[in-house]
Amino acid sequence: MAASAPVKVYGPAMSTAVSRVLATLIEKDIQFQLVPLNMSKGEHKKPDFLKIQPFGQVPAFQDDDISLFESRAISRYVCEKHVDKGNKGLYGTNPLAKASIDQWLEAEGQSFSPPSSTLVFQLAFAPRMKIKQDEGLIKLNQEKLAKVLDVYDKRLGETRFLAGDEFSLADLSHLPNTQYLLGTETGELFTSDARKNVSRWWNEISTRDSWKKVVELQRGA
Ligand SMILES: N[C@@H](CCC(=O)N[C@@H](CS)C(=O)NCC(=O)O)C(=O)O
Repeated sequence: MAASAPVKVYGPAMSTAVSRVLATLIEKDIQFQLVPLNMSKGEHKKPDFLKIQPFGQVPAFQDDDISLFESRAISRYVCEKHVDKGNKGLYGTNPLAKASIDQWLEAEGQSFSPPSSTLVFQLAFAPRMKIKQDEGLIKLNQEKLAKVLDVYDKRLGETRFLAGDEFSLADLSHLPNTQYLLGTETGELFTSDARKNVSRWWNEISTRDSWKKVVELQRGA
């Protein structure tokens, strides 16, 4: 049987949503081609790109003749399609394990991502883009994020990873935003002794080979 062509991921590795998909593909040992797009030139708003990502955002994903958008949906698809490749338990192996992973993926998308994405923009991207930071917004979102991390700290005192004792898509999904925040004043929320379980968890998930490879791709970008 002929080897299938690598899947395509559109968008720069430095995008948090793109890097979520890259980490999943590397965990699952799936060959991919990164099509970086020049976002400063608005390539993600061009008609051809809008055909595969109608909101004009990255990532977009192509696997032969199918295309998908939304990083968490793409990651689930990759895991379901390639159950027997790479990290086989990444999206669980039974209905309850999957539901638990989905539960924490939802927590990431609905509770963790809103304040952490605002902070990533304000603390990591705004200075690079010479945009003035909004101190009030930073403080408000640090408070919101601290409350979410208090819940995580309790959970991670009971289980090694968010969805149980195995690393899963739920943990992986937190890597992109947290990586950016670690280099900022907000990093302390993840590393201080006040949240020892979150700190242990972050050390464990961020030193996985898959994530180290994504960080290398981001540095090379
Ligand atoms: N929920 C989407 C978010 C996608 C998203 O916000 N992408 C950002 C980069 S991380 C983007 O394309 N920003 C440019 C824009 O919105 O014009 C996903 O997870 O794929």
